[in-house]
Amino acid sequence: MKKRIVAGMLTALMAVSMVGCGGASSDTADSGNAGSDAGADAGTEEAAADGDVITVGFAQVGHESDWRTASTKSVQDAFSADKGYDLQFVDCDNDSAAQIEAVRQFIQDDVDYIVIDPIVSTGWDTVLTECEDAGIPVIVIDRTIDDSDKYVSWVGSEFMNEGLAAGTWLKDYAEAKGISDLNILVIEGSNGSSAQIGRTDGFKKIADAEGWTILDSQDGNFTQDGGQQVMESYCKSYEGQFNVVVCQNDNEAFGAMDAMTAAGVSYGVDKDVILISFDACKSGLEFVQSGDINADFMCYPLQGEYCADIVQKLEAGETVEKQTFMTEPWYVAEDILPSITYTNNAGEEVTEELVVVTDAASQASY
Ligand code: GYE
Repeated sequence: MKKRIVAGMLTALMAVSMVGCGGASSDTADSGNAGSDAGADAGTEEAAADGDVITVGFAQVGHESDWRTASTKSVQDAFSADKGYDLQFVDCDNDSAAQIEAVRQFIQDDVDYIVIDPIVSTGWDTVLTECEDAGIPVIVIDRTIDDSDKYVSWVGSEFMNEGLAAGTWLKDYAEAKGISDLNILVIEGSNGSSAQIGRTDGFKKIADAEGWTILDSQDGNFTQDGGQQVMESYCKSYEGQFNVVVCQNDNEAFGAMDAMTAAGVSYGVDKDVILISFDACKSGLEFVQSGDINADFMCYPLQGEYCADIVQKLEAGETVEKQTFMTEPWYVAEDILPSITYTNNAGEEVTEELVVVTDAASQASY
């Protein structure tokens, strides 16, 4: 369908309100999506019926993690041919320059909509201006773009809150276990991504307030190999000096576990090292359930239907939200803290339940 929304109209379509959006509680992930499913299906059936195909270009980060695999599948399912879409998918393999090029190619190909999961959070204004000039609405998913607002809508997670929650959990957990001295190693996600920036800053805020020692913080690139390599080097440089490892995603944690096992360091419940992770993918939660990972802060990747819903609203000339946040549970291995209370990035004091992982919870995850 070549129904074009010109640049001026784009601005008018941008809504400024921020909404909390149900997206991913432990066993309601599917029902959280149900509303979007219905909305997207109704509109696309109509599009398919009059023979119009909506072309969507998607510039995906890469294929570095279980999270990413689930994200890709979610977008491919939401923009499938039988729903009336032609999806042009580009795996940018974590290369920012290639991602900008992919967006420029979508402009040349005259797609109807562009979806971007930005590898890094800056450097976007020029190419987004080009999209705007071409009258192609841009939808951003997952990671944020922080130096331009020339996109119609963003849907994703509040990474700073994930980091704040991880730090607060560690504070309360150490207190409950009577551990007073915390010596922490961090394996960060890909440098410059908003996921890495938010998780790092949120955790550091609590660490600074508590006076914890962060011995080191290095980039593991959100991959299992990266996590393993950084942890191998940590085990040599900080032998016997650390009792907490924070991995900014599950795949890094899997690599770090292998490296610690090889170095004779134990991790998990009541072991040498408290292990914290983010994402809460299925394999991650299985390790929480077995007590190898102490806590895992969920990041919800199934944003495809939200995205399709935004496209359908734009097709119908409706206003869309500028920002939609996923809601995500925090998972733990032990039943010793029912909840944590912290001040979130919006300055509100929130109390969030901690979910002890069961078979049902791990199997319901992505
Ligand atoms: O945590 C990690 C992935 O951007 C939130 O990217 C996403 C992160 C996710 O590779 O596993």
